[in-house]
Amino acid sequence: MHDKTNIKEITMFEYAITRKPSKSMIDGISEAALGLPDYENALRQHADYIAALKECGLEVTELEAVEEFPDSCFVEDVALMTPKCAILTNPGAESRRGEVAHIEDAVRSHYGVVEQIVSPGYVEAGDIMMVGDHYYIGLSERTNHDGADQMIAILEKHGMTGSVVEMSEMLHLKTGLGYLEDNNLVACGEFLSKPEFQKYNLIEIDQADSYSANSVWINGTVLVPKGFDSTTSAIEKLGYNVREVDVSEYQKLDGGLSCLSLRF
Ligand code: CIR
Repeated sequence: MHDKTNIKEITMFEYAITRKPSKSMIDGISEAALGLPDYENALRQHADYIAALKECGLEVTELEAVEEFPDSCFVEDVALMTPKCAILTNPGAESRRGEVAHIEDAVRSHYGVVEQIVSPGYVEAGDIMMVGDHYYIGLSERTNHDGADQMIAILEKHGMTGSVVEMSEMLHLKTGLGYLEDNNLVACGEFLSKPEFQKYNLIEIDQADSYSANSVWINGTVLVPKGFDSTTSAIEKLGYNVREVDVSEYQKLDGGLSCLSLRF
């Protein structure tokens, strides 16, 4: 059971949950205009993503595909896993709301305390970035004020804190931000000038490479999407071990590296 009593400054992850992409993924929500994903290649990339999680020391629960929900491989959006409790979300995208029921058993198998965001509050956890015991919550088209307020109340009930981040340019908060621990924050676009992020060591990502701002720290290694050499070298220069992962088929659906797993 995942119920750590001491929140450390750096949370080491032990587990991940992923979901195999469905053949219906070609019907997933997308504004990327990069064409339809190739399912066979998406499966190969998913297998390599899982291999990368395992290389970082995680025990991975691999859930079966759910054809009814084209975006269901993007499990990050349907739950927030904290060291104290798990919170099932209520996605702002109506077509994704039913994904929550499909993740619930896997979440409950790891957590004794499971909370839930309810309508008219909406949250997709791609909008939530953890920094120690504080959680930044982006107010996007998928996460509204009511949902963020519910989330903050739940976090505070369990001894953590949350704050909202106004945003207007990106799908999710973590579309343009990735916290790498040790005060290092990868950021691009509108997030570079936000007052609340100025206390971090900002690693600026050019607009052309914005997809790689969604890089993921796991136990000292940073997963970076393949094909963004300047991001890889900037992160390596900070002393991290980098593992590149090709997720180009998911980029076609606006999905980044972090969206493909819950890590806790
Ligand atoms: C969606 O639009 O909901 C999916 N096609 C992509 C979700 C990406 N998730 C994330 O950034 N956390």
